[in-house]
Amino acid sequence: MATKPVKVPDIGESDSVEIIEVLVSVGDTVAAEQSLITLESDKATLEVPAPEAGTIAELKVSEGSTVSEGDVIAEMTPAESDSAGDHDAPNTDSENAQPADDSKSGPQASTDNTTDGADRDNGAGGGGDASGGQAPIQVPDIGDAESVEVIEVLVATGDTVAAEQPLITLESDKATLEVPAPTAGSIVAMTVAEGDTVSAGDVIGTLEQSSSNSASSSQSGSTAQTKQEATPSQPTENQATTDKSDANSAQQAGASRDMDSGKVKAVDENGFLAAHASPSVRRFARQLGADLGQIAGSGRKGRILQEDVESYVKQTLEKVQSGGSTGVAAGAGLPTQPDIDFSQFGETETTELSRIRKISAKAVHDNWLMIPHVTQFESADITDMEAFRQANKDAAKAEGVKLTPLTFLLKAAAAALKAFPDLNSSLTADGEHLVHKKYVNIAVAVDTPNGLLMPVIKDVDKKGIYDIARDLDDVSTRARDGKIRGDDMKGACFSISSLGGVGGQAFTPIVNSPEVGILGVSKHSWQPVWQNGEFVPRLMLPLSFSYDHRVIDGAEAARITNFLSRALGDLRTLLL
Ligand code: CAO
Repeated sequence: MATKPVKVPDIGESDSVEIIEVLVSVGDTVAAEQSLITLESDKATLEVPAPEAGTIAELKVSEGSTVSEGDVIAEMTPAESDSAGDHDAPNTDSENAQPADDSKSGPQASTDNTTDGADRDNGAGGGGDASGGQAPIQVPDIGDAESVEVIEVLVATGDTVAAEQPLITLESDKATLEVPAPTAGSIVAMTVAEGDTVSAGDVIGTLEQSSSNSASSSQSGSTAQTKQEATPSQPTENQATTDKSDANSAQQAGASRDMDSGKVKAVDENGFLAAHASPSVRRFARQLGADLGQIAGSGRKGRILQEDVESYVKQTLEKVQSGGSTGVAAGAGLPTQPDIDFSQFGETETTELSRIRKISAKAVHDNWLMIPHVTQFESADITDMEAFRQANKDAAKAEGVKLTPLTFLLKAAAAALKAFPDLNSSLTADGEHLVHKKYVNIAVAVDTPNGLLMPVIKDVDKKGIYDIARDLDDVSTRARDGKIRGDDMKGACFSISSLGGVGGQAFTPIVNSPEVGILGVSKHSWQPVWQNGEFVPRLMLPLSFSYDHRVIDGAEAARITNFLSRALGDLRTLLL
């Protein structure tokens, strides 16, 4: 079957426009009106649609090349069944290929002021007065200027707008396009409403131009008349693209699919509305990496609005935050662990992670991604505490109790959880409430041969130092011996990770969701501390308190570490 050329239609600005995206490949079956390429000039982003249903026989352009009105971008073989009596017949090759008749393109010439803007102030710029002032906003040359419906009014009286910001969206039977603000300013009035029809040159409102932009706007050609943000090429009802993601979404949206070729078939009689969005919304989605094909449109005829893209992105993030990530490969475009053949660099041996390590790896990864962490560092003067501990160590031992610094830290942390109720809380899944707990259970990080375990010591606030020490000894011994039960690791309000017995000066522990804080403890050391006009040796304990910044503010965090420092510095304060 003979092929037909697909030409760049009247785009209201026909000079060398760059192709930023080629949306189809040779062999693709396309629907009538389906976007084939995206063009972007300094004034507009627009898409060139297929004039009719068919198959792409040859592509004559690629990304980066430039085209003008009338240039042939592809050859396509019309779909046999569509060749006669095609309901899209009006939108034929000749119609798209031919720039609309010259009477229509007249306004285009008068509004294309990129290069000679100074001459063009007869348009919306209201004279392009460099000192600002009010100016009517006119519909620019839209390449097809006859009675196009206003489907959306995007601004209201009093709104401040940036130059080029879309003001209204128009939709004809062949295009969706936006009329942008000619310059920055504020909207004095909008004189059109949804459902009205407009043509090129019609006044749609009045803009109070901000004086600061006048100079630049006149220099750039009084963008007022011609900022043809969007395009006369976007199809109305069948705004589908054939990139892979859109093809997938088309399938999900129920679009008919050619099972043999796996490609989206020609126009779906039921009205295939996949990726029906205006150019600025498409660009917005592209900037965020959002797949338009996955987004349900809430606008007229299922058109995707900017709010739809925003709520889709929000929902996707929430999914990740609520544990949607899996192992090393989290969703939403997060990087995955690369698969590297290290044997190319030298000898290697691969061993499997222990079950505990696999579980804790996923947990720390999820928490790291989900929680906005901040770590507050502090040190506590534990000279007196350590003297007290040493003085009571043997007596404790006689009663079968191992009195370590961690025992006192648990007691101090329990007091902090009582003094700062938000520290003993969890965020609800919707992120809008805090659940405050009336009990005080604290998890302790225990280093075991198989990996990290977090057994929980219950009701720390109600127990004395000896009981806490016994519980700590019990759970840490069972954790190391592999005898810990699932129940022993549930219900924590807060965690402590002590590396004091190992070493180091500070670290940034990861909060264990749904807890909102974790105290890291490093190795104490003797430090010269300035007291009463002289340096005295004091035993200083480094504290690293990580917290969920959604729940705890920085000042609160500093108050919490001050509290801990004071409590450990003078254990008597815990009695208050
Ligand atoms: N500074 C200096 N010495 C300290 C100290 C500190 N902050 N904390 C403990 N020590 C000392 C103890 O006093 C003890 O010495 P003595 O026997 O002379 O009293 C010695 O270090 C060993 O203590 P311990 O480890 O037996 O007991 P603990 O209560 O301090 O800790 C436990 C118990 C289970 C927390 C610990 O054994 C452990 O597993 N720590 C590792 C935690 C971990 O891996 N955290 C990282 C998690 S994130 O990957």
